[in-house]
Amino acid sequence: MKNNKFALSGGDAFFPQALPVGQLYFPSWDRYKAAMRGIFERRYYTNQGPLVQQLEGRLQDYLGVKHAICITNATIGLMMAAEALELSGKVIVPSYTFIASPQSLSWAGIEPVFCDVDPSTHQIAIDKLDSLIDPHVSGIMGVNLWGGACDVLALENYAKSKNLKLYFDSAHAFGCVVDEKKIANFGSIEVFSFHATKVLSATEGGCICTNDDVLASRLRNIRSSYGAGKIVPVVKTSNGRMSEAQAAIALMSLDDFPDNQKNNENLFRTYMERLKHIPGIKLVKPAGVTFSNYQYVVCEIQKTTFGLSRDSLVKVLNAENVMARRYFYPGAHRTTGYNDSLSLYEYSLPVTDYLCDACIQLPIGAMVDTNAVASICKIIENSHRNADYLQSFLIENKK
Ligand code: T4K
Repeated sequence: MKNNKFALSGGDAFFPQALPVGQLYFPSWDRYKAAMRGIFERRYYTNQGPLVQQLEGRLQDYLGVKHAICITNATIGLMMAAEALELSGKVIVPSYTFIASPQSLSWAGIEPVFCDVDPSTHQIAIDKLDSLIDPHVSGIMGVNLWGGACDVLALENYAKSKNLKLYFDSAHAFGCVVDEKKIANFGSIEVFSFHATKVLSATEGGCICTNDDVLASRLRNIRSSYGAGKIVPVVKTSNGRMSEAQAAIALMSLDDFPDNQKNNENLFRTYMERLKHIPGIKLVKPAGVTFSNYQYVVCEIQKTTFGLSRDSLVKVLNAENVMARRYFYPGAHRTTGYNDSLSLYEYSLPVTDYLCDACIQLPIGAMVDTNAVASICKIIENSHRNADYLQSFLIENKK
């Protein structure tokens, strides 16, 4: 969008380089080199090396949790959690999440039972749980979304009253605080992602947190014999180890977390300020936390008021090199793996279906600054003002 011409209709893209949606933390080359030199000097790449051990200690201190067990990514962490918790039959999980949440259950031979989410917070709808419970349900997986949290305390009480196991996919929630307690300390287990797009990055990676010694021993033995600590019998083992190179990046990312969090918060507030006057776009604020990592910017597009659908706005922004995307899309219950049970959920997850059609994720993190955010908001405002023109352009050109 240069000289008032949208890139979609032949103008030049506003941004010369693509602005991605994730955190994408890169330490300085000198720091990276020094960390890698240490690994070369020690001649030790992986298998619970000194950097992984250091990272586990620092995470435990930072999160105030008894056990932080580093892993190669959160997907395998969720699979390990299902095994360690000895879940069986069915587990309730929101459908409005990344596909790894329910897929980790499928890998463990457990049927996911999809729950709807709360329309204002996007977190699991606790008032819908009763209708999903049957004698085969053995647990609940809460998903802490968007740098916010489910109502974790209410979920703990609920799970206790129904004698169900409770654990959390906290891939989005590193550093977030509920009632002066860091996320990591709720339910039996919490799993974080340290993927490159997350606020704490190991490039790929994650950690599993628990305050339960027995579960921690089981998890360490499931992860691998390296770092297993006390040997306890487990039926399934895996390779969920984190490498030294992953841990080296994560340690630098942890050092820089306060700065990155502040930067994200500042960018988020800029979005809030600049988007609040534009009709039909609602920025979702992190729910249920007193401190957020602000690692995601997610907005609902109300098509009739904004003038364009979410999908059309994604096309307009992508042409300007703003790599906004649909998030999450489709709902997990509409993905190939769960086709067989779609009839159960076709009409029972109205909020999830609405959000999958309405939500857009916008860039935040290390690759954007406040000027870029202000320009993205300007493009969105211009898209609203020129919605009729853009819509007919998209139709005529079958885009
Ligand atoms: N639970 C939840 C709720 C999750 O959101 C996730 C993962 C998980 C569990 C599982 O965690 P992990 O097993 O991944 O640890 C991304 C991430 O791979 C994934 O971590 C994340 N959530 C998911 C929602 O998004 P992709 O495949 O859609 O990312 P991608 O490649 O499209 O990257 C996003 C943008 O960043 C693109 O514009 C490209 C750009 N990019 C990406 C990378 C990796 C770069 O410019 N450089 C890079 O190095 O999944």
